[in-house]
Amino acid sequence: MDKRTILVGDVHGCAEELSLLAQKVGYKPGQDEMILVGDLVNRGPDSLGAWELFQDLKARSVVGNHELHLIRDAAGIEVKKRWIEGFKARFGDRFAAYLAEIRSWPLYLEREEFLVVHAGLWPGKHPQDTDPKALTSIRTWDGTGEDLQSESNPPWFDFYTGKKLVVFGHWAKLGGVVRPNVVGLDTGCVYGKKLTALVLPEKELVSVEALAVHCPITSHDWVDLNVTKNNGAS
Ligand SMILES: [Mn+2]
Repeated sequence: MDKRTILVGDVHGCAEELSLLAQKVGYKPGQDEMILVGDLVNRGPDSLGAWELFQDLKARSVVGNHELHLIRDAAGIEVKKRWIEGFKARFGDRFAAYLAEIRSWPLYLEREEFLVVHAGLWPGKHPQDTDPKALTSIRTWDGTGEDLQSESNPPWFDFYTGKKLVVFGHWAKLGGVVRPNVVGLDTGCVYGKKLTALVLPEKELVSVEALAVHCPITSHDWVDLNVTKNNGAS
């Protein structure tokens, strides 16, 4: 069988669902390739388990806003919201290895057949010329880039006219996006919906149902991240 690429939406600590999805698509580590769109941990029930499984699966990932936040926090950049203590508590003596791992992840991954990025593309710019925070958080386009979030503006992908397939996550409220040149894979598993994979070259979408509503849905991506609230929900 030819090598397949399994692109997976936002896991957010839903380790069991990731395991079930890998089984459902018949993923073979070493033969197939698995690439996540970022946001592997946080919010869900088992962040450490998700990271351990990620390693067992020999998967790769691009940086999500949750990883970027931790990287910047660890570097002393994001001083307002410190996640480090919560991560250290959860990851224990594996924290340093986890941090080193996510620091090695790219902000986007471009192949001949597709480009993977956590949130989306800044209209008219290649991701190499785009601010990391925008790549990991953009939802909509206001014409100037001042406001990348307001849902009164059209989604960024309305402005994407390239032929290369862009695969992204981050925007669970959309419940997935399927267009000829854009696929959104965040189908809100952590919010009790689904975890979804895009299998290439078949271009087949495969989902597993969430095993629970792990986290109440919120439109405020940065607000519900209190590390002390409960296990894994940071
Ligand atoms: Mn995200």
